[in-house]
Amino acid sequence: MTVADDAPAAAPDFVVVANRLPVDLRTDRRGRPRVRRAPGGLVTALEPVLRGGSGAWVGWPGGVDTAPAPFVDDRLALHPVALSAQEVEEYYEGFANATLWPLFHDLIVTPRYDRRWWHGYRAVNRRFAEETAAVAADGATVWVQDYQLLLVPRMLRELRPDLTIGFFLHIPFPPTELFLQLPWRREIVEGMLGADLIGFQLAGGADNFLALTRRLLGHRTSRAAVRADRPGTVQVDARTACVGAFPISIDTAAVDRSARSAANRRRAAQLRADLGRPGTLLLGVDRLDYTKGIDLRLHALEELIAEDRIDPSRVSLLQLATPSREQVAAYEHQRQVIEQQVSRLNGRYSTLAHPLVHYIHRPVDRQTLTAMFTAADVMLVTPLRDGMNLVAKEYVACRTDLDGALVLSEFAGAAAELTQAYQVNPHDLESIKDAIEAAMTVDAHEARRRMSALRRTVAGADVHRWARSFLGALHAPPAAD
Ligand code: ADQ
Repeated sequence: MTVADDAPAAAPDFVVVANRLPVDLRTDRRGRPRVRRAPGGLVTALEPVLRGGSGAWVGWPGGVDTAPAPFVDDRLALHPVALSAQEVEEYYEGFANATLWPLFHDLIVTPRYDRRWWHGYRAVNRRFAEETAAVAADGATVWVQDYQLLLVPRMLRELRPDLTIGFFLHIPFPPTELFLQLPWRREIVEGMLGADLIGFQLAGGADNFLALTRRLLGHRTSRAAVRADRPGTVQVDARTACVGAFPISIDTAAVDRSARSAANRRRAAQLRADLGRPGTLLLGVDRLDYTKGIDLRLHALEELIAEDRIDPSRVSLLQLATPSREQVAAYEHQRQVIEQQVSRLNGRYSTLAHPLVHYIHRPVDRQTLTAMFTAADVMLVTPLRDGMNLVAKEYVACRTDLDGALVLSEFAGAAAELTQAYQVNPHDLESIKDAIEAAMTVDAHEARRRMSALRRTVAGADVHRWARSFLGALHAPPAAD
């Protein structure tokens, strides 16, 4: 569609606010801006709510200095927030991805505390809040997403006290001792507390947040630890904010359906043939991020081969690493590390007929990804820290024949639910090596037993349930302690 071809009708009674709009912005051959809906997990989850009444989405369309006017696409009103080059640098690459991201992922790299970035972050959060305040209907529900927008709930409440405001953090929330490093810690926590419900992936993150509000702000909180079915509360002046755990998931039925299709079966078989029919196909699918532990699994593979526990002529590793945050220095460094490891492994062990590691540094489409999940014998998910990790759940949802094995880091949120995976401590290389070896040599009966259990878990808790349970809790009155 072309931009701005019809204006939003009634003011929306449900508004999602996220760093990115669910669109790709492109220019056509005549230089006119074009948008294409880019459905991700969040859009799919919220589709029924967004379409049920009148829905809107506020977010950055990507790019610099260019944002189309608000427009309606398939009954969803999209409200672009434009960012200048300087704002992208300070708010997005700087404060969000070089301060908050490493701080919230347990300091895997050292966060940088830069006042200029902080000012940029605050200014952009204000712009998001103002845009949202301008579009939401009287008494609307607003759902703010993730670490890029931690200040928005409070800013929005000050502008529009009539709104019901939810906030969900997709990444881990760190323990108090780490969080307290942040020079702007009070503003950040007060910003989040502007929401009526603050949601985390795991109960541990919710408990960290409650402990922090007590220690830093002296707020009264519920005493009991948060459980999935029992949110905690924080007393913020006369208001009670709820704090809960809502583990995100995938559209399990849709993934299962596309994995079962005959076309996908053909693609998966073709993929194995193209790879030279390896005895075992290992797979890694990640954004190229230092939290994901891509380097750790390559290291584990190298040692397993050196110790003669894996025969390199019978194994292939297919590693996708989508380019991500390439302007941030730590990402460039991680890329160099990984690419050196891949070259070393291939230099040492590949033959002309059989490359050991297939490394793809670009995004691939959903169809291809589904075929890869279907074709792989062992899925490697080894992050040092991850809020949830949807790749682990997508792999399980694709194993409709109950085969395949999942190696999963204990430090991924998904490990709390996917207890039948081969779980590893990613800080312990021997544990990764042992798990890969066990997953490669498991007998068919045991593999099916584990995969059946994993599939029951992923089938029972999909992304629709996640959205329903968050929005249900947002509209439920806080329970007494
Ligand atoms: P991410 O850190 O991006 O998400 P993840 O949950 O694994 O991590 O989601 C990545 C998504 O991108 C998956 O749907 C995956 O299939 C897709 N993807 C990855 N590599 C790809 C490639 N090369 N080509 C195409 N698609 C690719 C953040 C948090 C997570 C949390 C999610 C959702 O860091 O912990 O699970 O949000 O809350």
